[in-house]
Amino acid sequence: MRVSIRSTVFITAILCVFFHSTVRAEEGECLADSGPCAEDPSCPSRPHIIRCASKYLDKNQNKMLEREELEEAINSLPWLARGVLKIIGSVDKIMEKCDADNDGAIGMETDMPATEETCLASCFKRKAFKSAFFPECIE
Ligand SMILES: [Ca+2]
Repeated sequence: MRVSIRSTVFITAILCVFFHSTVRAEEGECLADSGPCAEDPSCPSRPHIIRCASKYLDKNQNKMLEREELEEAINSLPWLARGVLKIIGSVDKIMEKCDADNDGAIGMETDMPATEETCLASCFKRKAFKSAFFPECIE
């Protein structure tokens, strides 16, 4: 009897230590909530998508995603990957939802923060967008 109580306590103690150290390790590794390590693969964040789009799609690096850059990105997708357009919409739709000031370019630091409710607003759309255009992105 005594032995089993003691081993129960022992196992509980081990579990506690294990649980606590796991939690601590996770907190320690992911202090910033916007860094790549905090990204949930099933739900990429908008800041992550913006960083990746700036790196992979903004060819002239002016922090704007021009309509032409978006068209070029879509045209360079393999045929099968163009199914993403069914999820995120045509270029017209994307511009309508993401280009807040309607100047024909999606400003990464202007239009994107202003269109949180309409542009790539769901996990599902962001995941589709990421896997079509920059699946390897870890920005
Ligand atoms: Ca650009």
